[in-house]
Amino acid sequence: MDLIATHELDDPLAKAREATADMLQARARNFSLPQPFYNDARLFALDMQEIFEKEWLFAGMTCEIPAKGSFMTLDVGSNPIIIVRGNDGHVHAFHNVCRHRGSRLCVKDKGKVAKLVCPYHQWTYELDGRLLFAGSDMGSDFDLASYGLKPVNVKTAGGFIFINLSENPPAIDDFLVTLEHYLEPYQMDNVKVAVESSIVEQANWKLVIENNRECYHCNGSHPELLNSLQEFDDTEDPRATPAYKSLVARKQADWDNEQVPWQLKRFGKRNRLTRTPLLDGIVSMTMDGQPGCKKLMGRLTSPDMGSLRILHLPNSWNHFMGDHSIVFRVLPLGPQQTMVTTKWLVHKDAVEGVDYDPEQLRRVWDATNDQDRRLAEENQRGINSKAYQPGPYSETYEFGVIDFIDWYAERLLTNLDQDAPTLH
Ligand code: 3BY
Ligand code: FES
Ligand code: FE
Repeated sequence: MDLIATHELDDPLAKAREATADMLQARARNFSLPQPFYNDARLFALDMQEIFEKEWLFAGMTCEIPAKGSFMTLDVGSNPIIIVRGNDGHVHAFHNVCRHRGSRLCVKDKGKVAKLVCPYHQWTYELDGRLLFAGSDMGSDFDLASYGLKPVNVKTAGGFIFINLSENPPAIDDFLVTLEHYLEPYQMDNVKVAVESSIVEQANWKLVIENNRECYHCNGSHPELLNSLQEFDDTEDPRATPAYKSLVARKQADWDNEQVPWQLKRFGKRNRLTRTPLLDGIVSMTMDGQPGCKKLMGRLTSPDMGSLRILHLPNSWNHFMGDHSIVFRVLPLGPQQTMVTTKWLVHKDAVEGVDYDPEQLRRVWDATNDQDRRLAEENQRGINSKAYQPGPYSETYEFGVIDFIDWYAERLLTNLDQDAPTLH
């Protein structure tokens, strides 16, 4: 056949790639990014291709797909993904795209199936992605084996599911080993989602992450959260008071007795884990600071575990307490639109209405998420002005934002440097 192969079409983003690399190389470090990074459609397309299709992403929790055939779906930009527990008990991930004519295969957010059956013409796939059945008239030489679902890289650790849409994912196992170790006390096989929420913010995804990486804004915006949260989580932080340091010393001795890890660990700027005390006398991120669930998580015997904070760039932050945990997932929807999904986890044997009230459990972070949504949306509106110019981050209050932007700039430059993707 003499057709022009689609990969010979020009890369419509070629100019944007060069301009983006130039802007990153010229950027003032410790300053917010130039306007197009937050509102331009081409920059958004590059973020999706170079960050969200190449880096490891937090997708969900293993407890959400507990049984063989349990599945969940999510969209990474224009890529629908299905994550399913196979007959072998392992977690598999696939492009949620039928190999017949490309229909989306699973349309529900979550469910349980024996086989994956396409709603269009009922092509039927095994839970491991093999095509089992393709109607009766595909011809006698039709080779089922050539039409399996396209796999997506997937790794699990400590109950977290990470996916990677590239063919050469970056290394992540050192972080996953530590994550598994830090989550061991929570026995993540014995966990369930008590309640979840998804909100859409009219802001670029980087504004959502930037907002999360600092507590400079907490005093002005988060009365509910500040009933429990310390605004810093490291005794080396210049803001750490003698009172904080002595509280940390006391709690670390308790945590050692309970044999739970607390040391601050970093894996580049992508991952950060640390256990930090909540305010003195407070054990959970609830309105009154007392446990939101009577049954503690995992093997823990005290609710007073502070908060194990886990950061995973580009799209997740998390708080693990003694009585419940909260996991956050960020998925970009458009240049100025982002979905934030929050899940509150409790022991799987905790009984709703007896051990916990989902409405109580979710109150602090529902309020906090809504406050952060407004902040990110106002940030976006100001950035869209012709008056916007990059402004300085505080090294004391906003080091987390600096680290995020450094990570982002480094990954984007590295990934842009590889050959431009061919269109298939
Ligand atoms: O608690 C959080 O997840 C983040 C960290 C600092 C401020 N912010 C509310
Ligand atoms: Fe899936 Fe036809 S598109 S069976
Ligand atoms: Fe906030």
